[in-house]
This record gives sequence, C-alpha cells and structure tokens, in this order.
Amino acid sequence: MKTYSLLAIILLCFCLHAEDGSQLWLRYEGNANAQITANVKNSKTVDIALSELTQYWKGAPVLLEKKRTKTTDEGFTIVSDKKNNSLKIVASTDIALLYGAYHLLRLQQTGQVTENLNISQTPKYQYRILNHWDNLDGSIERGYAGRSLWEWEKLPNEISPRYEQYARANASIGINATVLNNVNANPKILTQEYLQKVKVLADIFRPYGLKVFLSVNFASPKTLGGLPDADPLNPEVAKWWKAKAKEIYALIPDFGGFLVKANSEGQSGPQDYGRSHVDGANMLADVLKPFGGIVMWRAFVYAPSSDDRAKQAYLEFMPFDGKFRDNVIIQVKNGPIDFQPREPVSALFGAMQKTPVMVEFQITQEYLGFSNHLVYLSPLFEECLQTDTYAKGQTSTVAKTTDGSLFGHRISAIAGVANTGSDVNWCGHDFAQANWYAFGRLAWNYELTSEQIADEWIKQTFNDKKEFLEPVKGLMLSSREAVVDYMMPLGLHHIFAMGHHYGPEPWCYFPNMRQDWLPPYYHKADSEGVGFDRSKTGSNAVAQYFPPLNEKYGNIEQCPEEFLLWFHHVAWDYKLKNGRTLWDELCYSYDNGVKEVRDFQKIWDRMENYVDAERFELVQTKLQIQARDAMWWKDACLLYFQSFSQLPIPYDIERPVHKLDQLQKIKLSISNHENAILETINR
Ligand code: GCW
Repeated sequence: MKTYSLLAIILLCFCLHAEDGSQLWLRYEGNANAQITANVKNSKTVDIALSELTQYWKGAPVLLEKKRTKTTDEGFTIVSDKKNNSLKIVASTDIALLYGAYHLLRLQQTGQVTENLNISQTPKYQYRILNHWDNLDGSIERGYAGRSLWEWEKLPNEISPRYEQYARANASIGINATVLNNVNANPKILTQEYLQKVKVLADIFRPYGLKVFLSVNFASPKTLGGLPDADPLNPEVAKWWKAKAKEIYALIPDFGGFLVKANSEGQSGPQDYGRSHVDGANMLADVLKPFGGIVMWRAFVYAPSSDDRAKQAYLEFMPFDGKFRDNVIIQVKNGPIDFQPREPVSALFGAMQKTPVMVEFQITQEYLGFSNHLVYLSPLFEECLQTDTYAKGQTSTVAKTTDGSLFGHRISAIAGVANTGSDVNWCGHDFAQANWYAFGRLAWNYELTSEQIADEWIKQTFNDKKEFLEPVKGLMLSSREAVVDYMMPLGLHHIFAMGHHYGPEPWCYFPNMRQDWLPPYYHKADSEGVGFDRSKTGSNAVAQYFPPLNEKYGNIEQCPEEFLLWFHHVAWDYKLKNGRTLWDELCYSYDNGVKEVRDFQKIWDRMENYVDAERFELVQTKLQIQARDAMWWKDACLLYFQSFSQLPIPYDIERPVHKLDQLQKIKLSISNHENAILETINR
C-alpha cells in the first residue's frame, strides 16, 4: 500500500509540467477534436468559439445556434439534445455564443458536465469593466505585477501576443469592457497618435466582446486643444469635445465612452470654473450620446477641510440625484473612504435612486499587501454586493441598487481596478489571479458564492484533487478575514504608511499636511480610547444610511463589532460581546491574524506534492513575506496603541519581536518595497 501511494505521488509529480502561471485558469487540454458546428455565418467571434470548442471540448457534438431568444443580448442557453446525443448552445448574438462556449468548457474543467444539461444564463450587469490605472509611460499607479500590458511605445506597429490573451481571459469570465488608462489621466491619450494605438487594441479586443473606454483629463480642451479654458459651459469647449468624439468614433465605432475623475486629488474639473459635477458630466454625455457612448463619472471626491471624509461623496452628489443625463452613471467606490480591507458600504448605494450608480472595487491590492499577500477578495466583493441598504424594503442589496432592477435604470455597470501587469503570471501572485477571476464571475452573476468561485478557480488553475482543493479553498476563504485581523481589526482604518500604503504607520503625523491623509485623523487614539466617532455625538455620518442601518451603526451596543471603531470612539476598557475589553480584543485580533498566516504556511507546505515546483515556491516565498508582515503589523499597531492605552498585552499572546522605535524608522520607497521590507524585517 505504501509503495503504491509513493508511486502515485511520483507519477503525479512527473505529470505536473514546469510552469509559470501564464495560463491563468485557462488550462484546457488540447487535441480534443470535438465535432462542433454552427448555424451562423462565421464571424471572428463565432470562429473563436468554434476553435476553442473544437480543440478542447471532449463531450458530445455541439451545435452553436444563433436565434432570437428571450435572454438579453449576452445571455445564452446550453441544452442537451438527448435524442441526437448532442448539445446546443443557443443565443441571439455571436458574443453570447462565445460566452456559452467558455461556460461549457468551465463545466468540463470543474467536473460539472451532466447528461442532461439545461442552463440559462444572463449577466446581471450590462457593463462589466476593468479599470486600468496604467500610465502612458508604462508605469501603473498601484500596480504590483510589473509594467503596463500596453506597450504604447511599440504600438500601433508591434503587437504583443498578450493583447489577445488578455481579451480571451476576460471573455472567458464575461468581462466585456476595459478602461485602458489611469483615471489620473494624461491628456495625451486623446491625441491622434495615441488614438491610433488605442484603435489597434480595440480591434484585437472586439471579437472577444471587450469594449474599450478611456479615462479623460477634464482639462484636455485647454492642455491639448489650446483653448483658454475647459469650462463645460463654454460652447468652444463642448465643440472641442464633439470633434474629439467624432475622431474617436471614426477609428473605433463601438467605443464605450469616458471615465472621469474630476475635482479629486488635484485633478481638474468643472468646479475649476465654478460649475458643478452635473455641468461637467452632462456636457460630455451630450457629446457621446449620438454615438451611443456613456460617461462614468467618479464620486471619489473629498476636500481637505472636511470634518469627516467618509461623508463627502454623499454630500456632494446627493443634491444632483436625477439631474444627470441618461447616459451618465456615477461610479462609487465600495466603501466611503478608500478600498480598505473592510469598510461599510458607501451610503450613496440605495440613496441615489434617480441616477444610475455603479460600484468600483479595487482588484489590485493597494491596501492589502500588494502582490505579496495572499488575500482572496471575493468575500469582500460579495459582502459589499449583498449588504442590504434598506433603501426600499428588505431586499435592497447593493447589488440590486446597482444592477438596474430596483430603480429601473437603463444602464448598469460594475468596475474593478485591475491587478494585471507585464509579469509572466499577470498578477504578481498566483493567487491574485483568483481576484481577477472572482471579479468577472461576480459581475456576471453576483449570486455565486465566494466558495463556489474559489472551488471552480482552484479546479481550473491547479487541480481538483480533494487533498489539495479542500485545504486550499479553506485558506482562500479565510484569507480576507486574516488580513483584517493583522492590519485593521474592529473597524480601524487607514493606518497605512504614507503614500505607498504598504505596512503600518499609525503614528504618521505632520502638522502641516492634509490631515485626512494621515492615520491619526482616522484612528483618533488617546488615553481614553480609540476610533472615529461617526455617531450622532460625532460626525453623524451614520445619518446618511437608511433606517435601521443608521440606528444600528450609530448605537455602540448594536454596532456590528467589525465596524466598531469605524463608527465609534471606544474606551479601552469597553466590554465587547465576548466579555473581553476592547484593548484585549485588539491584541487577540492582531495575534490571531498572525496565527492565521502561520497556518496558511503550514497548509501550503503540505501541498507540495500537488502543485508544480514553480508555483509552489513562489507562493511559499510570498507567504513568508506575508507572515513577517503580519508580525510587523501586529507589533507596530499594538506597541503604538499601547502608548495610549497603557495596558499590558495579555500574557498568553506571543510577545512582540520588534521595538516600536525600530519600526517607526522603517521608510520604504515605493519602487523597492519588496527588498526594503525583507531587509528591514530581517535586520
Ligand atoms: O486609492 C486612491 C489611490 C490613488 C488613486 C485614487 C483614486 C488613481 O491611492 O492612487 O488614484 O485613490 O481612486 O482616484
């Protein structure tokens, strides 16, 4: 028996070929030679579907049937035709046939093909978009997987094979739009020279159903067009944009539209000319309307003077509800601050009812350990989408307030800030691929659970051996809670190092700097306690939520403990539900976070025989960094907050391995963060 299992392991190891992670979840085995036909005149899209299935589908013959159906343009049906021992994928558009083909292959890869298939799917959101914060010089703002995928210097002549691979990966999970450039937009993207490059990408993406959008700099008519201003009510400005739109659509007839970050973090906008967000957004919407384009206008605005940054997007945008054109959608970050490991949802969801609102998630891990930490983000996305806003009775989840169903909006969208880059494995960390995957799958169908998505991702990306699947799934599903524990438990937030946001710096303070960029503004630690009072006695941000959420969040006794310090300034000796004091619970939470990551290491090391050496080692090394970082976070935060609480760290907890003053000396430069961390921590 022993020899047998040893042999099996050797054989398994032998079969696992050397690999670099570049294939993502698309690891179909070739030469299937299936019998695939289509009743439709071939288009590039249908050809892709035919070719994917012919090569990789190992089941009964498949007919791709295009006909008018009840499902939306992108919906499809897969049905078994038992009589003829065949299958049909039925849809009303070519792209939906391709989505059906990828779904069939997913069923095959995940062992879900049954004799009697009868599946109907239709996406929940109309636009399922990646936002790339890629700059024209090839760098990526908050990107942790190398340089930009877009080789602007080489375009339009040299074409990287990755462009098509990127489109294919997105199509396989139903992502149908991409914003190519950073919201901190360089006006140059709108020059004829760059538009020619954009056109080449759009042409490659089109057969995969991927629509191209651009982020635009609101000052473009001035900086690029030479006009004296960019005032949205200046007819010359509108004329400039009209001509620009005409130029774009001449090159890219199905161009999606503009994404705009205006009057936020130093970007120009309509307020520079005494105009409002409505004036700015509507001017651009009118320009795009004849071509069928839309404007995604971001609500990420906050002024340095405010008493509470968390309230600002709501205060700024609520008065404009219903005043935007019907091709404008307001893009709102999932939480009121900025992509923290945990935030309550933005109060704008459910509150803005007359204007469509879309969620913006961050797939790239700006505040979650970059591409060093294994954090499966699906539970974060799911938590937000399934949060009930109580806007209209009991079932007003964020998902329903944004998918067009609850308020009857014509357009609906969801965006994720991409984590892709030039790294061979696309995302830096092999497990970060799961976050791209999960975003796509949830955008298609937010009723899928994080567990289901992890299950299918692991089976496709690694293997379906129970001994691998179950522990790794468990690891993934607890990873988000772990990062919350070792970075910012109980609702603490924004205690990250200045600028690059890697590692803890709760002490970071400069009297002359914008206070809302500094951690003490958020944690407000003092000798009494810690946390931001957003209840009635404080900033009253809770009032922006519908009842009963406002009551629940505003009342310290009822407030969910994961948001306690988000909404309340809490005494160090305040008793939590489990009987511990706040101080002790903070200590145990940080300690628990460290333990969880140490457990992840133990789990992963046991997986060595089930995974190729390359990916095994990369993940192992990254888990080592994560474990050291978790200890760094724990020691930094506990030792710092202890200087206020003056209380002992419970004696059954592992003692700090750093000194506070040493940790306070760590200054990472963003470009060399990985090495710097290793050096300082190993010192
Ligand atoms: O999360 C913050 C980031 C900025 C980013 C900004 C935004 C693109 O720190 O890098 O800028 O939000 O979303 O506009």
